[in-house]
Amino acid sequence: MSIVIIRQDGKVALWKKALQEYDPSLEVYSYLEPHDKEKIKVALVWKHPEGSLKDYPNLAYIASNGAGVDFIFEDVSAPTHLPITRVVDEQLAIDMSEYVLAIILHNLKKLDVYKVNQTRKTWQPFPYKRIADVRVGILGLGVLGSQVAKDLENVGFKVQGWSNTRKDLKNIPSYAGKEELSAFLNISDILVCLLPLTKDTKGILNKQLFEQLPKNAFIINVARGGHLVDQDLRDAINNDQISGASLDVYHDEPLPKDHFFWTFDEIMMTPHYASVSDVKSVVPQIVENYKRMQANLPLLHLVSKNRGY
Ligand code: NDP
Ligand code: OXD
Repeated sequence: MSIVIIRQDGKVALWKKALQEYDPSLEVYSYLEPHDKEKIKVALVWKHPEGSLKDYPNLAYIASNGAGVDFIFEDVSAPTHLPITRVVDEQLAIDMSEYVLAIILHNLKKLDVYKVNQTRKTWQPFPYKRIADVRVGILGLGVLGSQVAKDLENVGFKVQGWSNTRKDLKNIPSYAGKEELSAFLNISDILVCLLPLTKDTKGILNKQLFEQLPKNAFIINVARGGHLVDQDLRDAINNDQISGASLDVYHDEPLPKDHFFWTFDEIMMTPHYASVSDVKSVVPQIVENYKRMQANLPLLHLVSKNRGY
């Protein structure tokens, strides 16, 4: 029995070493080194090359090496009839929360404008916004979204969340389902997207959604590029419906050099780094699931095939 790690971002060796240090009895292979495909029981994957999962005849389950699993469902040749697990990790949620807070404060205090003005030697103070006056809406109140919501509420923002099912979080009004989306959007000065990418959420950040936000709302997309209709964001900024956006995720990553985001003043970009699976923190749950599989116990953090997340 063994594990294969399939990811193309140069981090296979890091994960392999960490898994074997944590449990020296594990047999772990990079998908690029010689290995007996018949012996592989688990594929630990992150944006694997399309088609690379289909040749393992004895896989017991697929483990996403991240919180999202959209890239697994997008590979039509992947054996998605098998169980799929994902990362659910406290550190990942904390990192996401710190990132979103940093972006929001940066925006409220117009720090990017001052940075540009510094390069021009321009001395020009602007009015600023206060935390207590800002309403933040979180699309997706799951593991990450609820951490972000609680932390933002703790520092004084008015926070509300939207999800499939209603939540019970202290001081955080919960809106559920399509019928309540509009009411939620109407009171979100800053909108943070932390939804999984599924057939229901693809393209959700579009013209129609932007029009339901308060004028000059600000968008933060830290979920997936596929949630956003890029042209609709450009139009909404150009017609002052949306004041700007901070994006961490894109349809194509790395973002192609000729994409308009790169040179659009009102869009701030980071390279899909809002919250990155921490090896030390995540390895124990990967090993725990492997042992559970060997012992015929239920796996942790299973993805629902019906819901797609
Ligand atoms: P969860 O599955 O824990 O949470 C998803 C939330 O979205 C749930 O609250 C769920 O509702 C809600 N939801 C899903 N579909 C719908 C829908 N159609 N309508 C309304 N609500 C919906 O996911 P995580 O919080 O762990 O992660 C969220 C996403 O963040 C990941 O899928 C990934 O794409 C992204 N991510 C980005 C990172 C980055 O660095 N940029 C890092 C890590 C993750 P309910 O609770 O009712 O089921
Ligand atoms: C994830 C991510 O899904 O990093 O974990 O985006």
